[in-house]
Amino acid sequence: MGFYKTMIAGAALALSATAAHAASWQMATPYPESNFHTQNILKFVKDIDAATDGKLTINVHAAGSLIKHQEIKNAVRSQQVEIGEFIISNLANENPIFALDSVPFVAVSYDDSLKMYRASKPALEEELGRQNLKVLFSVPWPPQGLYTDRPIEKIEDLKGIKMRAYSPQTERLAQLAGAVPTQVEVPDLAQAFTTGRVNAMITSTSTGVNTTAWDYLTHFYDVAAFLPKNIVVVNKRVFDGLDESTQKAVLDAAAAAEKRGWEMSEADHSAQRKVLEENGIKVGNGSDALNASLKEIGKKMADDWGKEAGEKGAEILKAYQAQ
Ligand code: PCA
Repeated sequence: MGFYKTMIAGAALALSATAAHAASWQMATPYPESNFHTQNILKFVKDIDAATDGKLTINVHAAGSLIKHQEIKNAVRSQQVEIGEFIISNLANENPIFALDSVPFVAVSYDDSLKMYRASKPALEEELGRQNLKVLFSVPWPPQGLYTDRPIEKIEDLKGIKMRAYSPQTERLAQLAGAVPTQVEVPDLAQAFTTGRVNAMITSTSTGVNTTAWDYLTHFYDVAAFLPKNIVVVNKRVFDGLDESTQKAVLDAAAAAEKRGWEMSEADHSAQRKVLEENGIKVGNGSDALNASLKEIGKKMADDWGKEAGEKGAEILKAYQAQ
């Protein structure tokens, strides 16, 4: 081989070596770009880009634009996308561990939610690990409250109301409150309200603002029933295929994202509560009668969860209470 040919071959080899190590992942998330979860994810992606000198880039497809929320977990499993985010309670019918953070009134503060997360993390990792998914981080939504298009004084006022649900627990809660639940994902909320398919919902101040709740609804009762968590998972085989320093960059960025996300969630709750008020939503904590009835529903759901989750569930609750 002549000198120039060797040079060219050498350069091509160097190029392909870089190409082999550079990776580009697709990431599917269900919520809009304006949401704090997505903003946190965009920062996570930026941190990885910086730490790896662009060797690992992640393209975020928000608002269910690439994969619909219900499909995201399986899309990561089957490596249709490398990484994705979903709400844990979406999987509640698979295993009770996925329902725990959405049992009303078990953990209603950020402190208690963090304790619950710590107690349940090994089981979450184990169950998702079985499905070829590696947990990167998990961040809670602000406390879940009740939005309606009319004043609600007592639980009976919810009778027959069409209530939007996003998980088996929110569906059950609506049923036990005498309402009629309908499953609607966030990107479809505006249409569901406009067409009258629903006239109430249980969600956070964040999602209320992201979906301009004041266009359809009049009241927000900040009953703080539970703090459901999102989780970000990566396909295990894809992660294992990264070199050690890239793996470390991902894990470091994930740890930072988890810490930042919990802080963002809490700050978002109070900021967005004000935005709801500024836009004319009547914000309050709900009457004593309403709260008492909701707590009764929570008690029933907690009992049901305990039965379903059996010994393993009892152990997790014990670990939660012991902190
Ligand atoms: N927003 C998401 C999940 C919980 C929340 O606060 C939703 O409404 O679907």
